[in-house]
Amino acid sequence: MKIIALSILSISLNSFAAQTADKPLSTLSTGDVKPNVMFIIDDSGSMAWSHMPDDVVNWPTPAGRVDWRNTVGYRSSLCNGVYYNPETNYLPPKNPNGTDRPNSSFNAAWYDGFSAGSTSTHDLSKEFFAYDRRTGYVSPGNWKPDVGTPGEQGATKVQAFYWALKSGIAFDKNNPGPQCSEYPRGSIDSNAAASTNSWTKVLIPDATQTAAVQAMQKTNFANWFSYYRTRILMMKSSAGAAFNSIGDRYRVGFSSINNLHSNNYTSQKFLKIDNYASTQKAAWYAMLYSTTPGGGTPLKTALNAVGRIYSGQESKAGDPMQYTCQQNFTILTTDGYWNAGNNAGIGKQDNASNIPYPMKDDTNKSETLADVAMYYFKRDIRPTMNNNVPGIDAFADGPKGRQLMRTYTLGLGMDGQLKRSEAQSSGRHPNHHRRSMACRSQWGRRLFQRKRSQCRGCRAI
Ligand SMILES: [Ca+2]
Ligand SMILES: [Ca+2]
Repeated sequence: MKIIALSILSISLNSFAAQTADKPLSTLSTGDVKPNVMFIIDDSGSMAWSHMPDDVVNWPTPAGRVDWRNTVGYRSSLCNGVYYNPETNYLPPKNPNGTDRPNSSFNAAWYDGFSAGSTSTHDLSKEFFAYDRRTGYVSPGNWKPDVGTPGEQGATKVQAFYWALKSGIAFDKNNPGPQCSEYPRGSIDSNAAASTNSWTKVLIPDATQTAAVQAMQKTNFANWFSYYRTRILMMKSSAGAAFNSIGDRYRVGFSSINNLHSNNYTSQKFLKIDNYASTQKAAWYAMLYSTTPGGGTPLKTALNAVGRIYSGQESKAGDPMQYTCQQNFTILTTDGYWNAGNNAGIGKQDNASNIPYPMKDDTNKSETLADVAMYYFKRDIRPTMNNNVPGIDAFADGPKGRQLMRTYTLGLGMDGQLKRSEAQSSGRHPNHHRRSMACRSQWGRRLFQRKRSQCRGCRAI
């Protein structure tokens, strides 16, 4: 996740740099037009979970599916994308001024490394747990094993550990179910050494290593526990790192999907886009690091709200556009598909014959997230402003140089329909990859999994 976040922001910032470099140098000193960037965080309830994707647990319940909370699966990063990965160096998060937050302590690791004033800590030499009531998608009828007291979050507490594949055993990533469903004799959570057909349990610290290595292992595990153990912790740490190196050459704002959905533009819940100098940066980090998961996933209405803000149609949120040639970007983060807020009123926006693949929606579904993004991309969102935005070509019915919103998305744990791995593994023709991606890019059909003859419509691409 961290790598993805950093790389996507890097792409965005590189494009900013390329655009500003096109302008005459004489205008850069005082009249530089800064790009607007609105960051939207997914603050839905599932962001509190310590597993990814959702299928790691038995929800929703497919027939015959094993709940990996009771097996090795929840406790290995190969099966659970959020779990501790010994190959990852878990850096402490950034402060807005560029300094690092303190490392977490193995013997007193914060339950939530971002919770100001929290005294809730755990001695990971004996009080570690893979998940608890809050992080394991636990509802009253779904909780297992429920062996602790509510004050201890209901989890079995043991020495820190992870499961590693035995030497010579390969992980079948295309069919992870059998291996991730393995479990040892006795309890999955115990301090005893244990193994299964594929896996060996590795304790932290590893007593066979030198003292120096053990110290590094403990710090790395403690940092993961306090700063990366759940989806929201991981998002805070990675977004905080990605937005640390940019400064007041940009104008940056902060919002969350549920507050945008509710039109909650109070100063505690919404940060207007402004120069990303020290004051704005401090406010941005304070809001990011204090985000609390809860509620649904109204992605479409959230993105629509930011589109309306850029269009000058949300008076309570202010108007971030200062110049007719200003560029507008939105970075939307999410851990899943929308499940609320299906009333954006956008309709069908991405089926016209002059919209190319992969943006074109052959199924012509109405009011998808892509329709919302396309609505604010293809049209002139400020009809009263002259169309002089540099680098904006005519597109669909939109004129060259029009004001628009560009949308970037950061998805946690979603496969979607554009799986590069599947597209690459299924053919030999040198152009097969491009063709198959084009087939799959016809939203909603999953043509790639059907007969190739059904894909003839995009053979010519
Ligand atoms: Ca559509
Ligand atoms: Ca215009």
